[in-house]
Amino acid sequence: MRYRAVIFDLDGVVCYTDEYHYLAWKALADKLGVPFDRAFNDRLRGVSRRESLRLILERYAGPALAEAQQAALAEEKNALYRRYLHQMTSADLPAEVKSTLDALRARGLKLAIGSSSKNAPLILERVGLGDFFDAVADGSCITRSKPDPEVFLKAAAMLGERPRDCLVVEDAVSGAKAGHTGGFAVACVGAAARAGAGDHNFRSVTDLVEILE
Ligand code: B16
Ligand code: MG
Repeated sequence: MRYRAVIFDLDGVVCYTDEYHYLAWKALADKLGVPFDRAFNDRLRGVSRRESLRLILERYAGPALAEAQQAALAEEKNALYRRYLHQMTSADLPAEVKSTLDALRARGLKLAIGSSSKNAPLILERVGLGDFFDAVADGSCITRSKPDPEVFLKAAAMLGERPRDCLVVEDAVSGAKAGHTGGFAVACVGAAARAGAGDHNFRSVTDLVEILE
C-alpha cells in the first residue's frame, strides 16, 4: 500500500509523555484512595482529560463530586503533568523516532500530529519539533476525543489528503478505533500493538520505515 501521509499520535508514540500522564493520574488517584495500576492506565490512553477523570471517579468510593470539584481535580492533574513537561528537552525525543521521522520525510511523505492533548504544542516545542510537522491537530481543535475520529479527520483535512491515503500511528486502543472509524489504516506500537489493535502491530516506530517504501 502506498500512503501519501502519516498521522502520528503524540503521547506514547512520538515521545514518552504517556509515562508522565501515568505518574500524574496515579498521584491524584492515590490522593482519592482510588485503585490505579498500569493496566487501568492503558484505558486512559488517547482519552481526553475529563473523560479520564470520569473513568477514575467511577472507582471513587467517596461522596459525589460537584462539577467545580471535578474541574479542580482535572486542573490539579494537569498542573502536575505540566511540571514534568517543562523539564523536557530535545534529549526526550527518542533517537529512533527522530531517525524514523527524518527517513519518512526524505521519502516525500507528509507528516502530521493527531493528538487528543491540549498540551501538544508545549510538548512539540520542548522536544524540538515545534516547526517540524506539516499539520498539527490536537485537543484544542476538537470537540470529541478518541475513539471518535475527529482529530485524525482534521489532520487529514489540514494536509489536504483523503483518509485512505494516510496511515495513522497509535499506542492507544481508543486511537486505533478512531483511525479505523475514520477510514484510515492504522499501525500500532506499545499497548495497542500488544492488544493487536492495528493493521500493523509493531515493536518500534522504526518498523514504519519498512512498510512506507
Ligand atoms: P491533555 P494522545 C492523549 O494524548 C493522552 O494519551 C491521554 O492520556 C490524555 O488524557 C489526552 O491526550 C489529553 O491530554 O490532558 O494533555 O490535554 O495520546 O492522543 O497524543
Ligand atoms: Mg497516545
